[in-house]
Amino acid sequence: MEDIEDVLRQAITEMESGRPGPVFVEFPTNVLHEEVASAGPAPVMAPEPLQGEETLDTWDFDALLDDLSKARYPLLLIGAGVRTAKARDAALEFAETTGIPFVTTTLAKGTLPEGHPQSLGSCGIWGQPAAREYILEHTDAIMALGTTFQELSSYGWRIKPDNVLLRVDIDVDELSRNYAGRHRFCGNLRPFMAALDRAARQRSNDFSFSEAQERVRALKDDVGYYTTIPHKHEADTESAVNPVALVKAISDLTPPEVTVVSDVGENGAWSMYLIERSVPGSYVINAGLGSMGHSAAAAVGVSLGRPGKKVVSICGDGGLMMNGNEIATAVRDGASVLWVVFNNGILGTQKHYQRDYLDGRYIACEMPDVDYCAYARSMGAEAARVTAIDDFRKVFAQMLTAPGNALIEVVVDPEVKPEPCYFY
Ligand SMILES: Cc1ncc(C[n+]2csc(CCOP(=O)(O)OP(=O)(O)O)c2C)c(N)n1
Ligand SMILES: [Mg+2]
Repeated sequence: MEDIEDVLRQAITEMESGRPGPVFVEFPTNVLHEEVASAGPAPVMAPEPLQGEETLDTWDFDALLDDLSKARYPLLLIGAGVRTAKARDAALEFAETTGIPFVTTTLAKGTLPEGHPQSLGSCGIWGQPAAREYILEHTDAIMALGTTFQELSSYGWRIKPDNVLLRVDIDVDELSRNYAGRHRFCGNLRPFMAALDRAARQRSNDFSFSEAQERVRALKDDVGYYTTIPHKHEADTESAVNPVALVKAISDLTPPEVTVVSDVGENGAWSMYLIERSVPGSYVINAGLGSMGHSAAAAVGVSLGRPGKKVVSICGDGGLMMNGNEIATAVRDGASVLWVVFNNGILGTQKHYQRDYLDGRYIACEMPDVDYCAYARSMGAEAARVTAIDDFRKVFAQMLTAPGNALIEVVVDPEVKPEPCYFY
């Protein structure tokens, strides 16, 4: 009992400092039946300095910049830590001082503007084809900021370890995980990037990387970039919308400040790949655990955290069936979510895998025939069903600006799967 206060203080400190995020505290049942004296409004403990934290005064920026000046095709790899540390402006300034091309991980999508000439968009298994080509075929120096190099964004760990020039992370345990990095700094990214930019400005003649920028431009022209990526099949069938055209329409019609929350499954794959973003925090996906239904529920939380702002949730029919009951929470608590349900009638990821790799031996991949509009209306949301892309564009634009919660059920062609697919 006497530990409770300390444990809770520690939990709150960990939740808010260092590498912020959820903390799990478990109480045994007998403790829950006891009473503790109120601890009062005692201040939360000051954050402990992270083990291994280094100081900027002694860090050898010139050694890093010497190595960087020898690179031909360098790359800034922007992880979600850049957003958390509010280091976005400092990172962008450094990119512009040196001319280095940049990509974000899927989790950091939008942290730097994807419309920038030096941007290769987001990378990874569901990243831009141009980013993939640049990273796997050309890059000789990756400066990795606030990223864990998890499987999704490092192409199943196919990046060459020798090419990782720098790693910066607030968490000392992450610094050498997966790739060690020739130079390393443990600490806050924002002052680090500001100091790195100052050091680079002192010797700006060493950097232009025009060949690298030319390569980025050519790659984007050759294979397309977001909405200009060509696909073999983009037309609607008679009674269903083509999912590629659908995601491109969402990318086109969603204003930069509206957050898009994506689910997993094929709908998620397309959205990671085809939705272009330019504002930090404007794209949310559960890319680590990849739990279906996350977007249906998380969109409600994002909306309640940003009162008055519309949030778009992209979800499969399978994903909606996992957490669709959160529509009731959204209505009750006054959220403002627009759910776009890709109704292809199947667990697309599974069915297409079984079709293309397991000789069409189908098992447990069909969805029941649910009336998603009636389901949403029963919880107090507006709803519409569309079977053609032009109708979707009209309804989506209308519902984006209307107050309250709404769902669009889009009947999606069940034959089309995401391509290119770097996964299998
Ligand atoms: C909770 C959970 N269960 C199972 C999976 C494995 N899984 C990944 S995608 C997927 C199918 C998704 O179907 P749907 O939501 O309809 O999306 P679609 O692929 O059809 O666009 C499954 C079962 C998962 N990621 N999360
Ligand atoms: Mg589906």
